[in-house]
Amino acid sequence: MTKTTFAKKLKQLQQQHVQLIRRKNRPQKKGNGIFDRYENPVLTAEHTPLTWRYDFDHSSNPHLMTRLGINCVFNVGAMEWNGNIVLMARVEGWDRKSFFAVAESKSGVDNFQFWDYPMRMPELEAKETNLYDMRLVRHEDGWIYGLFCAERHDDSKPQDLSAAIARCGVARTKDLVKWERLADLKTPALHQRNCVLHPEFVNGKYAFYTRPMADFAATGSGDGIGWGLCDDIANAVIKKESIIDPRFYHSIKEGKNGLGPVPIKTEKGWLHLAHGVRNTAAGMRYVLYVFLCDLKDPSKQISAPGGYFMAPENDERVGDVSNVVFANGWVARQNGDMFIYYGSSDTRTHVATTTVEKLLDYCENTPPDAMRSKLCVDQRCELIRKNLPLL
Ligand code: M1P
Repeated sequence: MTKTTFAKKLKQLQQQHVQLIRRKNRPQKKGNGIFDRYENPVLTAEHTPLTWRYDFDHSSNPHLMTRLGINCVFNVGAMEWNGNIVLMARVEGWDRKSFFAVAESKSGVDNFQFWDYPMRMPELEAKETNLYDMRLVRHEDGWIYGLFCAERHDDSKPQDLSAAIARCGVARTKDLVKWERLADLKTPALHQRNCVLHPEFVNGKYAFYTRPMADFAATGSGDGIGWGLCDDIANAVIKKESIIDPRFYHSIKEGKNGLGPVPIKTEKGWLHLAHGVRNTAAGMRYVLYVFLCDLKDPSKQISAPGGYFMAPENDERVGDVSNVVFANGWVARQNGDMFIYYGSSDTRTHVATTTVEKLLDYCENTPPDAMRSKLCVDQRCELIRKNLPLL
């Protein structure tokens, strides 16, 4: 490619990129009354800066090839940042390694722009192969914590190249740029993924939501979402975990479940978003569900609407790991507006909007899972009985 063509093509790429970043996003017309989905994903592989993917130097990249490709951008942590919303994205390269990067937007629904450089998380040891799914937590101790999965090969099974160990990595920062890596969380379980730090002290201690599992990913190898307290965040050890949100048979979380973002404090309780997984003939299906916990005792559930809150729809259903919605980031603005960020099929990131008021109504007035077909029909007939005279 001549230098002139190179310059022209590069300019085209840059223009297309700017167009994508500046694209307006609108709520989809058909809603469900609980939340609004949006027309476009907020982050995709194409949203990552061109400087991360191309070599702009004609002498070393005469064909203007992608040098370090990005495969997908999904499962983002989220928080408010100087009035804007920042997402801590899981960015995966063509080499299958995930890393973290911050993207920022004023509106929270469009125009997300990545900061110039991805985040450089200090390594605890060279064996750590893959980092992903960060929960951002603004703790009352004054730090911003990032909890994430730090995955490595399970060296006790040298013949099995897929054997892995999932640990909960812990790091903290004040500016989202410089991170202090703390010791990984230690719990009685071998595997920990989907851990979240509660934003307040509980009985003077740091409180963690955990997901103890005996296997790296297999359904049925854990009992549900756990809870435990610890004294020292720099060397967090949980000696005793109790299960606060168990799996149960023939439900949306029969196979496994895991907490999503940091809970939101409301006047009625701690609001939670989590994912539930069930096995199907076509593989695992990941959906999201919501529940509320007691303000004084955050380990106590006070309401749990039945069924899923969100399941993959339309284009969301297809991707690297199809039939998945997964969320580890949401933001509640001071005025009660809520932005829920969710990954679809381990490929891209979307937003859904609602309000704290609507979610509390959803929690308080949606019947719980009745557990049996007969009782589910009773529930529905009760609704119909109430509605018919109103027609
Ligand atoms: O592939 C679906 C999800 O699988 C894992 O979630 P869990 O630990 O609950 O099975 C994670 O790797 C998550 O990132 C991924 O979206």
